[in-house]
Amino acid sequence: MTRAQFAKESASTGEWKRQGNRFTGRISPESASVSGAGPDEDGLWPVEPGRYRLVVSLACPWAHRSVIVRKLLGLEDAISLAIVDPIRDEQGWRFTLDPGGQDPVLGISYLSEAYLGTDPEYAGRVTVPAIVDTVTGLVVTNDYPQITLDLSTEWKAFHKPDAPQLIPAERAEMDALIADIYTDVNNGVYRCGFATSQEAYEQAYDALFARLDELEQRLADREYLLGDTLSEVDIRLFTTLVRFDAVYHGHFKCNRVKLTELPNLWAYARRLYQLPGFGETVDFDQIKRHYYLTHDQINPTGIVPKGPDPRVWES
Ligand SMILES: N[C@@H](CCC(=O)N[C@@H](CS)C(=O)NCC(=O)O)C(=O)O
Repeated sequence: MTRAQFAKESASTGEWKRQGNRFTGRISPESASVSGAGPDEDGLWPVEPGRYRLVVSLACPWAHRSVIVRKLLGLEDAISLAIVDPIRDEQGWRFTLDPGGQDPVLGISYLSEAYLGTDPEYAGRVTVPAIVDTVTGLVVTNDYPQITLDLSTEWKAFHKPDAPQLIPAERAEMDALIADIYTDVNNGVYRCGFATSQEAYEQAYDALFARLDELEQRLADREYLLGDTLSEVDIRLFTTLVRFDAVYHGHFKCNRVKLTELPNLWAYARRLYQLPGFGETVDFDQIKRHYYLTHDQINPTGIVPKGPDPRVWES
């Protein structure tokens, strides 16, 4: 028996190394394909409102980003949403929240059906978020960082009139922050939780809290990470922060302090939570049940903690 939650992604040093994203198709107005057709020679699918389905788990921080961005940009009518059960069984993500246990649009019971229908040899983890083409049933992309960027840049024609500009014209500062936050915070909590050696865990823990300390300082005199304006990087940080005390602090042993003990980050996270698109897309029940009931190497009893009280987010 292995002690690793995901043995294929655990290095001999005990470090957790996340798998790459298998499907990297993009939907773009630059596509040379006509409506209804597949990708062009460059792998670009045509932009078509109503054609693509975004498959998410409300528990998943990577998927949660895309739920928030889709809502902020007003893309709900252009790209439909499928929500999987927060608990996977041995066949993975299931559509058991839908009548008859099938996604009503894709007609499948498991997300793995779309993955294997696209690549019968696929042997990695079947992950959310994924965008699936409703015409062919093929997975266009599970490339979560690109998915949200493309909702901003490639779907502009379908944004609501007052949609925020989530990607600044000058991107260097945001991209550098995104990279640091990904390594130390977004993925850092997983590197703590899935480490299988003391050393790997402590390295991830130290990097995580050093970065949170830095962000705490950064937010001393600004409303958002880049200053006065909400941007993509705020959404990326938010989806980790909102899960921090509920799951990462206990389940992933990220427990130097709780989010509520970092005053600037806590005020910032609550400020975001109370904006349209943020708090309304947070489901603490699904978040807690997913983490505590899915990682049975980490939480073999499957006990889901009662706390913390989510009402603190409303204050
Ligand atoms: N696509 C990325 C990130 C997305 C991701 O990890 N999603 C999680 C949920 S938060 C998932 O779908 N996990 C499925 C599994 O572990 O089998 C990956 O391959 O690691």
